[in-house]
Amino acid sequence: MWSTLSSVVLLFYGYVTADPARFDGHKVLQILPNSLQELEQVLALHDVYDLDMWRHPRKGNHSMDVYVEPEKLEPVLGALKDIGAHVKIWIDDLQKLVDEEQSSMKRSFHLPYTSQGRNQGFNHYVYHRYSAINQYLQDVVTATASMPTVNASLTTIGFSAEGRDIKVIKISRGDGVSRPSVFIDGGIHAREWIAPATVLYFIGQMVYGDEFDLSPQLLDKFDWFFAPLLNPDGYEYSHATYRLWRKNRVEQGRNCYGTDLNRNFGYQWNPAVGGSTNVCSDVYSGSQAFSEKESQAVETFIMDNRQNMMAYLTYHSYGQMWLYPWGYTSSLPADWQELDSAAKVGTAALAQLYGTNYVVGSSTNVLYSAAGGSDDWAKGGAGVKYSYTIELRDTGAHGFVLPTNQIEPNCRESWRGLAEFALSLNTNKGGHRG
Ligand code: 0X9
Ligand code: ZN
Repeated sequence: MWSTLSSVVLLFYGYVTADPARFDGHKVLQILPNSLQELEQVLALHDVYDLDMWRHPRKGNHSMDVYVEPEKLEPVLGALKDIGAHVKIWIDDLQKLVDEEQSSMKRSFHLPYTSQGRNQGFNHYVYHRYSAINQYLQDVVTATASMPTVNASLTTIGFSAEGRDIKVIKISRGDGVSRPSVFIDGGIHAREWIAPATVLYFIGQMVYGDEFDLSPQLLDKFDWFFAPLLNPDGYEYSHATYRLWRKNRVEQGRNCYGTDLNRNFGYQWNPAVGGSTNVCSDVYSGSQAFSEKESQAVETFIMDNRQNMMAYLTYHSYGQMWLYPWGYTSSLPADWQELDSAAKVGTAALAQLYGTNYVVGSSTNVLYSAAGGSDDWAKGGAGVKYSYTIELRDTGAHGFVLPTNQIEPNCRESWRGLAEFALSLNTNKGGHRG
C-alpha cells in the first residue's frame, strides 16, 4: 500500500524519493513473424499498444523482443494469436531479474577486485554508481602519477541537464609524442548498464596491464580517450528509480522527461527516421540537433580533438552486434569495406574466448534506420573514419538486465575484440587531418 501511495506521490511531485518502480509480472516476448506481411502486422500492433521494442527485428522476418506490461498482456497475446506469429515468453517476470541483479550486487560489492584490476576498492563484478565511477577515474589518474610509461588525465567535457560532470579520461604514453587517437564512450542509454562497465574495464586494462599483454602495443600505437558515462542523469535514475530508463533527464513539460541522446546528434538529424517529435516518447529526438547538453559536450570535445582521430566506438546493449554507418540511410559509406573488415577482426578475436557470436554490418541493414546517432555524426560530421556502435551481450535472455556474473566474461571478450581491432588499423591512412 505504502509503495503504491509513494509511487503516486512521486508521479505528482517528481522529487519525492520513493522505492524504485517494480516490474512484477512484466514480460518480454520474443515474437517471430512467419512472413514480411506478418511482420508488418506485428509492427502495427507495437504502435497501437505503445510497446517498448527491446530488440528490433533484423531486416526481413526475423525475431524481435517486445516488453509488455501486465495490463497489456492479454490483448497483445490475443492479437498475436490472430496474426499467427510465433510467440515465446522470453522473460517471464522482469522483477525477478531485477531482484537477482540487486542481491548479486549486494553480495559482490566488497569482493576483492578482479585479477586484472589492482586498484583498491573497485571491482568489475558489479554495476557501479556515478560517484564510485568518478572516484575510480580519479584513482586511476593518481595511480599513473607514479607510472613511468603510462599517463592518465581527467577532463570534465561538460555537464548533464541535472548538473553532473561528464568526464573523459585520456590514457597515453605521456612521452610528449602525439599519436593517432581512439575515442570510446559508454552509457548514452541509461539502462544499458553493461556499457559503462565495459568502458571502465578497458580503462583498467589499459593502465594496469591486461592478460593478453596487448596494452603496451595499444599505447604505442594510439592515444586513448574514454568517456565511460555520457548520460549520468539517466544512469542514476535507472539505478534509483526506474531500471528501464533510456533517455537523459531533461525536463520537457507535460510531465515528461528526457531526450534520446542517440537521436540527437547533428548529422542528417531527422526525428521521422527512427526517432520521434513526441517529448514523451522513449526515442524523442530533441527539439533540434544537439539540443542536449550531453550530446553538445561530445560534439565540442570531438571537434576539438578530431585531428588524427581514427576511431570512434560507442558501447551500447544489447544484441551482440558490431555496427558501422549509416544509421540514417540504407546506403553505405564509400569506405564501408574497410570498416566491415576491421569490425570482423574485432568480432573474430572476441569470439575466441567464449565463442560469443557478434553480427557485423551497417546499422540500417542489420538493425533498422535511426537518424541522429552518435556513430553517424562521428563519421559524417567529425570525419572519424572508423566509427561503430557496439551492442554488447546478450541476445535477449536477460536483455538490459544482464546478470552481474556476465560482467567479467563480457568485458574480457570485448577487450580482446577492441584490442585486436585497434591493432589491425592502418594508421597511415584515415584519421581526420583537418
Ligand atoms: O537505437 C539505438 O540507438 C541503438 N540501439 S539500442 O538498442 N542500444 O538503443 C542502435 C544505434 C545504431 N546507430 C544508428 N542508428 N545511427
Ligand atoms: Zn543503446
